[in-house]
Amino acid sequence: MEETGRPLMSAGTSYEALSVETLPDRLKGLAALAGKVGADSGTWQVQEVGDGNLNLVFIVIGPTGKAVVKQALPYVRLVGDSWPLPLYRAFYEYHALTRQAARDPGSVPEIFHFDEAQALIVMEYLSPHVILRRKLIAGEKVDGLADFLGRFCARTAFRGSELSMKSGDKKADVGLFAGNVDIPAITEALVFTDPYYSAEMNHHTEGLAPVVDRLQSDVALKVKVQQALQRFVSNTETMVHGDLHSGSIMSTDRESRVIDPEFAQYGPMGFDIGMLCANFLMAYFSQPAHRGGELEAYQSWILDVIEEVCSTFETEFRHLWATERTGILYPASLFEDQGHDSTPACDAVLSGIWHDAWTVCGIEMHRRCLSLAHNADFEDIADPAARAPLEARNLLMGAELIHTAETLADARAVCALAREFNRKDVL
Ligand code: SR1
Ligand code: MG
Repeated sequence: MEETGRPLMSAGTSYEALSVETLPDRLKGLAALAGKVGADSGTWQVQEVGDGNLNLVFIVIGPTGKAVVKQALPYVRLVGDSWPLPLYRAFYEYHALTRQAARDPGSVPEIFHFDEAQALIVMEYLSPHVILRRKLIAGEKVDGLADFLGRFCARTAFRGSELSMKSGDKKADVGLFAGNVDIPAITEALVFTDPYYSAEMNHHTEGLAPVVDRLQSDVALKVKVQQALQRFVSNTETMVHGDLHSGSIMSTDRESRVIDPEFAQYGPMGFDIGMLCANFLMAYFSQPAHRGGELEAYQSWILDVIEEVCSTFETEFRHLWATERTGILYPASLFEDQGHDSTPACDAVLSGIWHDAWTVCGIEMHRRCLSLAHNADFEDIADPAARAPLEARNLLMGAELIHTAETLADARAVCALAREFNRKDVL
């Protein structure tokens, strides 16, 4: 380890990116992989299926099973080797997955092997799961989705904080994840900063310029976004997934898992649920270009999911507050043991979480249309003339959320706002 606590990925290690051709020979000695797919690497079929912005993802199919091999590249895949990116992100992804598995059992893929030098994780192949974003674009519903996601966000938020953890353990973990510098820096720039000025990598759909100008000249908005960034970089409340969008969730029609936590860091408890809700709202606003007759019903289902994710989060968080409050924060010795109800304290903590969540939600709605790494919900709309008005609704609702985050009643109010913006002809 370096002094920073960051894992050492230095000269002397022999990192080499895998390819479909080299994988069987290079990984044939790996018992964890051979145990899953079969020992004879000559029979393995390998496909590279990575469609994200950063990594290689291989599916290895053998006579006895399938497994996923995920390997970090030393640069941003989306951009190329002109943007180097440390391999150590695989180390944080591995540690984040183990913590998420402990804090919400069954919520993430099982890990079979981690190789730090090769920045490589061998993990469970999820089948017949597909990326949730693709299902939302295709108009498919997922049973139990909101319950699963609301519980995941509440459990990881609560159990990764000093509400639950021993203070020393929490500080040690904050120290460990503090080494993940370059990956959160992407979020600090692409999510919180670039959308609000003409950053080099920004691009937006033709026709959106009046809306973009309006957002970028709104000083009060920029102040609120910078305040949110300040909380994101300096508030280490819990270990956040850090990139919890619908491309980081895989679902069947009744079962879901969260994947891809390489952006994990200790940050505000409202961050993940805010980003998640933004991605459902973008799915909602993009639907008119993807659906025919079932448009209204499907859009309503998406809003129901948002409301239920948030109500499940609240219920689960309050349940954990009542049953697992074992950390230094709001101890029973100060409340229940004195005959004092701690509900007002829980209300206050939740109120802070929702303030952060709705602000992050608005910011994520902005960045996916304005800076690098747009999302397929809008990008798959081939005709810019059809895309721009839908993105404009999304952008203006994002601004409204950021401005009103502190006073928004609840997710129902947010969904009412979405219905209102969905009727607006903004352009
Ligand atoms: C350069 S990375 C761009 C985006 O891809 C990741 O999935 C994160 O969302 C990041 O912001
Ligand atoms: Mg990702």
